Formats: sequence, C-alpha cells, structure tokens
Amino acid sequence: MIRGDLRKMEQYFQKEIETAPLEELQKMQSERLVDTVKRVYEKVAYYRERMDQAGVKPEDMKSIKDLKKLPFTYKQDLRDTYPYGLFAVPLEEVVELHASSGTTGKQIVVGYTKHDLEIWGDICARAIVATGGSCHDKVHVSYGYGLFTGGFGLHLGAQALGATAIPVSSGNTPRQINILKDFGSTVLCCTPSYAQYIGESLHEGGDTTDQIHLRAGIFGAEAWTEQMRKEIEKSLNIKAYDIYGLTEIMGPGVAYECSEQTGMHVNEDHFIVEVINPETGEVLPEGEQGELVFSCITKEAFPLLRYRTRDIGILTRKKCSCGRTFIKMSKPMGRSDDMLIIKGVNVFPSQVESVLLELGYPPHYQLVVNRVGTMDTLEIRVELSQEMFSDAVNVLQAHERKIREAVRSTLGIAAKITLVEPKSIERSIGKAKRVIDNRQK
Ligand code: DLL
Repeated sequence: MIRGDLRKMEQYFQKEIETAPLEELQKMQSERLVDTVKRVYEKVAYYRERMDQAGVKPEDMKSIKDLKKLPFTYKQDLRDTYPYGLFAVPLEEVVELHASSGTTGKQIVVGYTKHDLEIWGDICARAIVATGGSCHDKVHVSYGYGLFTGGFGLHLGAQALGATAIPVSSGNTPRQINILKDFGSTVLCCTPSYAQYIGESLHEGGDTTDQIHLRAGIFGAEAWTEQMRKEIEKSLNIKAYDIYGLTEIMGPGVAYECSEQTGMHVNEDHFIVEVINPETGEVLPEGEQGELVFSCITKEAFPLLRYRTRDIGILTRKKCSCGRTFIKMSKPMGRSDDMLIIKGVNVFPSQVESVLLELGYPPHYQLVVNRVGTMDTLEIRVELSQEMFSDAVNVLQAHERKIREAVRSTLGIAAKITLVEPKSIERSIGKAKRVIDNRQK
C-alpha cells in the first residue's frame, strides 16, 4: 500500500497485512525466519557460536515450527556483547542508536538501519490508526526523546501516517497542558502514569477537558491496570489504548491495541512471539500464562532471536472484532523482574494498583519491602485524595483497615498500610517507580 493513502486507511494502516489469513501470515513468517537465521549465523559471531553449541545449523530451519530448536537470547547476552557485538550490519549502515538502562544493570545498545526505521514507523502508524487515527491527527508525543525509544518511535509512526507529530517529550507539565490546549493535540502518547498526572494537573489548574481536543491516548512502557485505564479515560475524556514494546526488539509498537481494547495485536509480520514456562523454557500452548519471547524476522541491524523478555502474558488467536488476524497478547501484568517475592508469595505492583483503584483510592502508591531478621515485610504507602484526607484518627484508621483487608484477601499476605498526604508521592513523567526494595541493599 502507498503510504498515506487515505482511501485505504480508514480502519487499518496496512490492511492486507493486518488482516491476512493465518496460513499466509505463517508462510511469510517461516520465510522471513529462515532468512534471518541464515543472515544472523553468517554475520553475528556470537549467534554462530551459540547455535553451534546448541547443534543447530541454518539448514535445520525450514519453518516457524523449527523455532524451538534455537537457543534463547537473554539480556545478559546483550551486556556481554556491549556495545555492538550483536549488530548484524556494519556500523556504516546503522542510522540511529537507542539504549536502555533498565532498572538494574549496565545499559544495552541497539541500532537501526534506514529500513528498520521505516518498519518502526509503520508499526507505530498501525497503532495510531487502530485508535481511529488518520492524517488529520495531531499526535502529541510526551514520551521521552533521547536514547529511550518511546519518543522517537511514536514520532516516526505519526509521520509515516502523515499525521502531525508534536515532539513535546516528557516533563514540564504546565507546558504540556498549554500545548494540548493551543496546538489542538488529538492523540496523547506517554506513560499511563504520566497521562494520569497530566489529567490531574489539568483539573487542578482550573481547566476542563472542554479546553483540550484529545480523543485518544496511546499509553505503554509500564504495567497499568484496567482500573487505571478507566481513571485516565475519565480524567482526560478520551479512549485510552495500550501499546507494548521493548528496546531490544524495536521499541514501542511491537504490539498495539485496537478498538476492542482487550489486549494487543503483535505485529506478526515482523516479530514472532512465543509464551514459555520461565522455569523450564518449554513452549506453552495458546491461552496459558508464561514469559513472552520474541524473535525479529525483518530487522536488519539488530535482529534478536528468541529474546526472553521477562514479561508475563497470555496469547490468544480468538477472532477479534476489529478484523485483525494478528495474535493478541494480554496486558503484561509486569516483568518477572518486577515481581516481588514477599514471604514466599508472588506480588506484582499492578495487583496492588487494582485493589486501590477498585476501592476508589487515587493511583498513587508505593511498595516498600524490608527484611527484619529473616522475615520480609511489606509496607504499602497510599496517597489519600484531598477529600479523603482527615485529621480524625478514626477516619484514617477506617481507611487503613479497608485497604489492609482488601490487600490480604487479594494478595494473600499481610501488609502494613501507611496513609500519606495528598501530593506526597512523587509523580512520574516517565516510568513510575512503584517499588522500594530495601532487601538487596
Ligand atoms: O518501554 C518501549 C515503549 C515505549 C513501549 C513507549 C511502549 C511505549 P524499554 O524501556 O526497553 O522499552 O522497556 C521495556 O517495559 O519489557 C515491559 O516490561 C514494559 N512495557 C512496555 N510496554 C508495556 C505495556 C519501552 N504496554 C519494558 N504494558 C517491557 C506493560 C510494558 N509493560
């Protein structure tokens, strides 16, 4: 399809691919996988060694069914080959670099050729169109621009679509609001926690959603719950869509949400996704929860094979009302790295978020984990809204009790609830910091 061809773009950006029959899609995936493995084996010494060790040769790869023969790639492999050891093209062909430091450990570097950037633009354009977007949109990008992939990815997407990109980047919230009002932004792209903050600031400044023109938001880069979605939709009077991605694989746009808002379609013409048992590495059938593993099948500069994301999700091929045939992944509930093991119980910060929002508390919270002797303790700091706040001890105690009981019944562990004053938990302009784990110190 010709880029920006509006007639064909009402519902999909690249209809033929986004709605392709499964057999066609899988045939394409098989061909692209075989080519990629061959190329990677030839060009990347590290992969060649790993495949030789595993006893797999490119000739053994005939179709996607052979994917499981390939060894996994781990974040550690990227660190071991820092900075350029996994690049599959000479640096002259690399036109852009991005990096991610993550919450722990040394940063990793990824590269893109011109063609890679085109694909990145296309998949982010698909995400914008899936929200009802077109060249008439003004796409306000408040993800950070820089080594982080968020800003540039959505920027490329807006431009590939022929929409107007507004590269605001993150931070300076009063300025964000002025731009929303004055430039008439129609789509907001940022982390969900920042969207929540922008909404809060808008109302606090005495403005209403009548003064802005937003119709949709494309939020990702961190785990967020359905309750948070409702909260943001109400606060900004928009439809809030999820977008998933990670630096190692491309950045935002690996998967995108459609009008059904029940999970994200993986761009299967560029990435193959598997769900595995994180302990054994066994590939799990559709519908089972496990770790998401991605293989790049069109990337030129940095094509990872079977990359272990540590993100926990579920895949489904159930027919989607939007007509897209790409497999759908559930909202990842968090990285297995974010998962806390407290007194032997697995706890995701997003579970706490669900509990709080369901009870009507604001989405500002922090988990503090300590070890006293050999015992783990969990404290949950919960910010009260102005209306909830009170000087009366019995009112505060009632809040504490309510939250403590809900947490115990959902998470199955006891937590100390500490109520804090309105505005005392730091707001984030990027990925929110929900956990302070003092056990590793
Ligand atoms: O966060 C890329 C991105 C930018 C995605 C903007 C979406 C929007 P990294 O900094 O490498 O890249 O972090 C990747 O963030 O493995 C997930 O754990 C988490 N993540 C990303 N999107 C979502 C999402 C970008 N929609 C890591 N829901 C991933 C939950 C998400 N977690």
